[in-house]
Amino acid sequence: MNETLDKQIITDSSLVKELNPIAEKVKAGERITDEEGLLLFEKGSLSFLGSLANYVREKLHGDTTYFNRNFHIEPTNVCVFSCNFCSYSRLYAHRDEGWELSMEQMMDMVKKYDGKPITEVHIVGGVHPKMNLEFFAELLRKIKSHRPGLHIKGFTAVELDYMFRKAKLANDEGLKLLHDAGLDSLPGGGAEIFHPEIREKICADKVDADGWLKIHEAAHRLGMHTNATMLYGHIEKYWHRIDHMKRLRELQDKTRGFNTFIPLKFRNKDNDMSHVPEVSLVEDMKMYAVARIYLDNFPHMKAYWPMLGRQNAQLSLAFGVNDIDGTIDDSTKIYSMAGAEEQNPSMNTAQLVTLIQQAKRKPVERDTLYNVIRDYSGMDIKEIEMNPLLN
Ligand code: V47
Ligand code: SF4
Repeated sequence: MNETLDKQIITDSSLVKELNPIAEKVKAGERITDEEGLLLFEKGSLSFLGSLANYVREKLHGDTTYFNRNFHIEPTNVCVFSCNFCSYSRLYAHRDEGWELSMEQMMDMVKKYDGKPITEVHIVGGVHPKMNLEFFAELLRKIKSHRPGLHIKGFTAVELDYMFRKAKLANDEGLKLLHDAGLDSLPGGGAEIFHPEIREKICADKVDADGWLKIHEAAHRLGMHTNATMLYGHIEKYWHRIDHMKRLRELQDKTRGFNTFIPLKFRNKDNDMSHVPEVSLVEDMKMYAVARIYLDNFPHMKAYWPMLGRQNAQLSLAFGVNDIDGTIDDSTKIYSMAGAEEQNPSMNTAQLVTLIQQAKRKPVERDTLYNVIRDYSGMDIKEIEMNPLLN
């Protein structure tokens, strides 16, 4: 199989001469430089990038494509910050237009899944001035005491930075407190674009790049795994994307604590950046491919299907992606409010398996930390649909 791929890379008609050495490097398992990453964005054809990213993906994971069974809790969309790309948040003064879930309402959401084979809850929301560290520690304790086996992936570095500063705790103290209360890992949100030239224009008032990275580093030191995102396709240039990934690659060299990189496509409905056009599907696929090639120390690359749409997520499996997130169960509003095609994102196991099989990949259910729960290859879709333990 690798021989065929080799040929494909070398004889691809769109291959520009100066890109050949990059392909050779990648095939030799060598790391590419920032300049080479930039060249890929600027000059790489879709077919060239796809072949190379797919080579890396198959070397790491073969055809395996992961998904999980999860749901989200978004405690509030009231937020002290005003990110210009955000379609979701409401300022505290306008909180009557938003939502603020009580502890009881959030526990009811968890209890709704009693007896259902869900493995992860993803908790992320606005930064509410009155929902503090103790409130969330109590929520974590309550969830764990109700369902000890449920993995809690919660709170972006933006939410954590605010909570810890208010509680006058250092990052490691705050994280230890939440970890002891039941927090298992951190999602990758809040990273946006690290470079100050862009960050100051799109989300000036929240934690900066160093603050975001320090929180993830502290989490890694405590033995927690985390994800990383990048909000792309707005006013940033390619080199800002490389700068962003460079900072992540450097931290990963130090800690090895990141699991997954998730590029998030900017959606422009109903926000202060609505005048900025959204990028094309070709740009999306290039983004995944270059990320897969550049971030050689990240084990996984995720296409978050509620944001990208189902068919585009299928396509991304040929551009370096090996994970499409989970069932979601219509429990998040961040992307639907920003104009994503998926207005009520929800897929059952049979639908996720079908999606992956249609792309001729191997569907594997994972837990949050990529332990295999079940390999669905060869399983009949009808059998999955009929089995209550699998849906
Ligand atoms: O940080 C907000 C993004 C993120 C828009 O770790 C937008 O598994 C596009 O962190 N257009 C939060 N993106 C979501 C997040 C996440 C999502 C899925 C999986 C994981 C994971 C983490 O949502 C924010 C921001 O970058 N976002 N508004 C918008 N208009
Ligand atoms: Fe608040 Fe997050 Fe929206 Fe920024 S992206 S305004 S931090 S909810």
